Amino acid sequence: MSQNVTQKIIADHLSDGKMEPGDEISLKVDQVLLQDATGTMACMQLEQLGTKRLQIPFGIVYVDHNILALDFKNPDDHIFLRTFCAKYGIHYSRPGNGICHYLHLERFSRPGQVLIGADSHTTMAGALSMLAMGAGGLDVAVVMAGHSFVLTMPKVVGVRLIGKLQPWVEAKDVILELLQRRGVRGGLGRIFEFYGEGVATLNATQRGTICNMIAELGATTGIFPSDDRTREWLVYQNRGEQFLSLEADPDAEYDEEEVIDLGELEPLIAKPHSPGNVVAVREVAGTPVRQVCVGSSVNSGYEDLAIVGEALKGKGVHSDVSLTVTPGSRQILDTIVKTGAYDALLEAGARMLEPACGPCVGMGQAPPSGAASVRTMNRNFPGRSGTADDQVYLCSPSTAAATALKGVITDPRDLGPMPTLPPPPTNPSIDDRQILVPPPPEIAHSVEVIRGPNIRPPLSQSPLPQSLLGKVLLILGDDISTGDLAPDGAIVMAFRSNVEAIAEFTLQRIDVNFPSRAKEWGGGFIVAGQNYGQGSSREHAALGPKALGVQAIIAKSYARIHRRNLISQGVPPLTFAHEEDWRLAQIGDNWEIPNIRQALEQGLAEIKAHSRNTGKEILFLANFTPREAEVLLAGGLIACLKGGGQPLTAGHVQSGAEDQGSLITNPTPQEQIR
Ligand code: MIC
Repeated sequence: MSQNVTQKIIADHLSDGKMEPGDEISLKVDQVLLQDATGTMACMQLEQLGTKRLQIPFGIVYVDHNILALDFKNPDDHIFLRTFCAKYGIHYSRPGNGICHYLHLERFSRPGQVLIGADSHTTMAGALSMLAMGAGGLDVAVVMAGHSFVLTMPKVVGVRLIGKLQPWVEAKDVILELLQRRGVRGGLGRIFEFYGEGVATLNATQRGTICNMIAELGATTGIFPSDDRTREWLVYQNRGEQFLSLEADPDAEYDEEEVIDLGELEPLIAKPHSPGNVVAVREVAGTPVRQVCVGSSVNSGYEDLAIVGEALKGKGVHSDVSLTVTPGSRQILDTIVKTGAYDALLEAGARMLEPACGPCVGMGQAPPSGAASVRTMNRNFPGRSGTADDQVYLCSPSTAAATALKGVITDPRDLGPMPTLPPPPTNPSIDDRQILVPPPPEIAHSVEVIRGPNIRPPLSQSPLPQSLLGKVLLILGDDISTGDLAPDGAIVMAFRSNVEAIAEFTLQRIDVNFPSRAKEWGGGFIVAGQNYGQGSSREHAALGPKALGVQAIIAKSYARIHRRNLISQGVPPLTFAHEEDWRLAQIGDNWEIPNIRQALEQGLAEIKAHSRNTGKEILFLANFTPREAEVLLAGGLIACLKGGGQPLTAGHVQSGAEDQGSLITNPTPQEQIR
């Protein structure tokens, strides 16, 4: 039977289930990636699972998020991760080496493989025809312990690209176009697979921009075929032998279709406060801007930075504007230095930052209050930049460059002909010395894992009670982001290894009294609208509320990764059978969900709850697969696995995986993976 690229990779990795959209499937995983902000908790949960060493072919921790080091907490986390990686057989990328998505694309992404990452933008590896999906830290830990990754088989949307981008129009405008069409919920339960003659006009990093931000659609992932452009990238990265041709069969079918004529696109921009709030740049042109930030988690490849350098060459950044530029990796930093792009940016007045996530997650460079900040990043949820009343716009590097030059949002086509970029060196300087290769098991077993005082064990998991009883703690609207639940920024994110401490910041942007009220009332329920938990993979958005006593969430709908994080941590994500019942909730109302345990044991889809104050009955839906119900009944994934449950397809522990240390002593990391 004809297959598209997604189906080919899934069929090749399927360990359980059928490839029917909506059915639960289990996939064998080739690689995992973690970053420091999600990694410490994931590693501690791996310890709790009792696993002694990485049980899949390749894993890596990139230190790229918490690198400001306002005090001891972040550097302590780095030492913990470095020693943990050495002990458990995981590679470790040192701070300053670059951002996980860029480094993984450069050094480790491989066509045809499956990658699970504790970062929602892991999807970027889809640019190299990898099936790459974001997940919460615990789900990644479970994969590291050798279990399959379980997901609901998504629909595959075929995105046919035709034509060629016009000058000053970029890959960013392609993903903004999809966001304009579908919004931030339009990708839920879907994988976007790109095909058609326009695909060949996009290089690996352009494809990376699109796959990175596919997460903003709420999608499971995005993927490109593996073709000559893929080979070109792998050869450039000195990994040509890892090329594998992978294209959809000529008569392959898709569940849904989109067609994008690249030649018809114009520069687009997402207005505050959602990546889905997209308009043409010309609609907001003239808006005064105080800050422009280029690079960081997306759009920090060579061409992204070089176009800004060329546009500003011989001119300067507008006097009202502060411009920051963040390369994605040391390799990209080296390339902009060698081509002269770095000089052009410096001379124009850009503030050059080290290769790390930086302003994208509020790690410094907060914009002035109430002022427009134009960024090439992927998210503009309120307050994410570090400024409570921020006004963040998301656009391409070309639009950012034109805006930095003029001081107001500017369509780059107004700058005249597009400059030609200096060609990058034919051989990039590949230097993997900042990626530490773990020692073999016989040395690793004596490595001591070093823990600073802020590194605290994860929350314990206990079985779901027979019934739930508590107060409605807060009523939220649609599209609450994980950044609302577990805020971004240097101060809060430094507590990622300490759940009790980070819980004190839960929902602080919306209601500063939430943590104290939740504790005072002895826990209870959060009521929310559509797409609850959109955005990142951070499981702290589930752990924080849980630490404050939240027993269940009742929402109209959930974002994929967050729903799964709630289940893995034993907090039932229920939905309203009748969405209008959301209106019945009152803060302080006593709600009872009787016999929830029994309902889950019996696989009942509906649960009758009621308000003890008003006596009104409310019908909730418990739409869980049998595996999900088993995890919830146990109180979470760790409790379930330790209690002998098999909520995930076990038995995928590679035989001899304990010996893999022998495979990973070779100091050239790219040779160590299948
Ligand atoms: C993000 O872009 O929101 C982050 C910060 O990279 C998160 C990960 C985190 O919160 O640590 C993500 O995308 O998953």
